[in-house]
This record gives sequence, C-alpha cells and structure tokens, in this order.
Amino acid sequence: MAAASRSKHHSGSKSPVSLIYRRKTMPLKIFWCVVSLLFAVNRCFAEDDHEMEEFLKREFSLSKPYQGVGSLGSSHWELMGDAMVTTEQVRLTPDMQSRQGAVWSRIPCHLKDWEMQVHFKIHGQGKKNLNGDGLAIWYTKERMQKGPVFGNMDNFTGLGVFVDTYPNEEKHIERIFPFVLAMVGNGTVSYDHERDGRPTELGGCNAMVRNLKHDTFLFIRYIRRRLTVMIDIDGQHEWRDCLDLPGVRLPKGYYFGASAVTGDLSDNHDIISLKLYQLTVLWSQKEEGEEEDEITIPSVDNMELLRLGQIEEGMSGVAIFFTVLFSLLGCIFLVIIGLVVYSHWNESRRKRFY
Ligand SMILES: [Ca+2]
Repeated sequence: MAAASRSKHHSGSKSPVSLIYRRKTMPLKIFWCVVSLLFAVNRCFAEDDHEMEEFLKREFSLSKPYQGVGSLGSSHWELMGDAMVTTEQVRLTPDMQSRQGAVWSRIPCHLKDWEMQVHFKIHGQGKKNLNGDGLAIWYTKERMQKGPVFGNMDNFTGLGVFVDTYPNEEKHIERIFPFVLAMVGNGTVSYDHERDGRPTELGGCNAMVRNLKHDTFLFIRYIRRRLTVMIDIDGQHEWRDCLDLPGVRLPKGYYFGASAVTGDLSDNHDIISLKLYQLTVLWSQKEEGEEEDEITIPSVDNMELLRLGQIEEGMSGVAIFFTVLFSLLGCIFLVIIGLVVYSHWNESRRKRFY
C-alpha cells in the first residue's frame, strides 16, 4: 500500500515552505562544516545532511474545499464534538463558552519520517488573557476521544503539540502566552492542566498567534527520531525555531488529529489546512538496525518523566527487598524474645519446684 500511494503522490507536491526553510539554513550548515573541518574532519560528513525529498500525502492532509469531511464514509477525516466545516475552515470550536471539537484522520499513518504543516487561526472577542483555551495537534494511538487535554483524552499515547492560549498557572515567570508546547505521552503520563503542562513538557516557545490579519503556521517534523517544531506567525514567511529534540521514539501506525477546547473563556479555533509530507531520507545502517527493534511505546531518550512506570517498578523491587529483610529481622527478634521468655518461665518453674 505504501509503495502505491508514494508513486501516486510524487507529482508536483513539494512543500514550498520547507524548501524556503532549507535554503535559509544551508549557508549556516556550510559555515559549520568549514568550521568543523578545522577541528574534526569527519563531523561534516557525519552530520545529518542526507539528501531529502518530500511528497504530500493527500490521505493524511486536510485542505479546502474539505470535500466530504465529516460525512460518513466519504472522507479521510472525521469530525467530533462542536467541530464544524465551512467553506473557509474547519472550526474546532466557535468563540463560545464550554465547547470542544476535533477532527481526526481515519487512517493510521505508517510513515517513518514525516512533516506536518498546520495552517491555523485563533481569534475571538476576548481581550488579552481573557480568552482560551487553545488547540492541539496530535499523533496518537487513540482517536475520537473527548477529554480535558485541549478537547482530547488525558493519558494519551503519542505526541501532542499544544498552542496554549491561556495561562492557568498564576506565577509564570519568564513565560508569555500564547505558548506552544510539545509533550509525549506513553499512556500513563497525565497532562497537568493547572500548570499548563509544564511538568511534562519537552520544550516550547511563546507565539503571539491571536487575532492576526496574516496567516499563521505551525510545523512539526519527525525525522530520524528527531522532533522539530517551528512556527511562522509574523507574516514574513520565515520559520522560527520552537523546539528541536533528538531521541523521540514514536511508534508507527498512529492517527493524526487536531482538537480545541473553550471553558469560561473562549476563542474561534480554526484549522485552515493540515498538510502531511512524507520525507524520504537515508538512515544509517546502525539506525536501521535499531529500527528493527520495533518501537511499541512512545518514549524520549534521557527523559526521566516518561520512565515513571519503570522507576516505580524499580522502587517496588527495592520495597520488596526491604519488606523481606524487615520481616526476617522481625521473625528473628520474635524468636529471641520467645526464647528469653521461655527460659525465664522455665527458670521460675524450676524455682517453684525447689
Ligand atoms: Ca493553559
């Protein structure tokens, strides 16, 4: 199936925004190659500058005129909650209190390397910080679930990238909202809404995305287990770095989706398009070898938070050891007490006899 769809979408579907991004970074890369040549010869060649091509995958993309979106059986995308399709956008929530909506891909994605470009718009009547709550882009095992994480379920399995427009935590030092934040869940990690997800964040950046006249974009790239999030919100057609993290392990076969929620405060949360590009990159033999151990649970290298489950397992092992140890000591103590009492009783009995 993958080979067929690849050839089908090869023709003329290159990602213009990514090409701009690549052009911008290329001189910098050449500069660093020259610098690194002076210090370490193989650095330049070892870095990840593989030839890369990208192709739009229509089955995972959502764009005007949103043909058949939300209707039964005829679209690759399914709506839920308060989400609505108009000619201009998929409106996840209107600018009204207590709404939640989502749009989910019906097809699991088995691409190894991909890039998602999100054209979105957040706008409403609320003045600064009197609006909420934000929207989320998902790549998860679960789909079509209602819940508290920007309209999606908590304890999700996979990747969530959030555009959080309301600061729930009062004392946000050095953090300006709206804030873009990424999180990977393994099914047991909870999103802390009251703290705007800070305990579980992989990183992020502030992004003044509300009520803008120009187009706003979010870019999520997953390539050779490296997660990169960028934003284009200034109307300059330039990608700004938001997050760049290696060692992010996401299983294949998850679903793309977008969701949003409003509470006491509200906003229109609109998706204008979701464009998914397949990236064809060379993997080194070592990476290919690692890939053979199929990833089944999402994880992030060197991220203790996501290993809570494992730590707990380790702790319970230690706990079992101490429980056994103290039980044994307790038994020995009781035996000694018993012997002492018995010998005392024996002695007093002998005294009574004489
Ligand atoms: Ca928030």
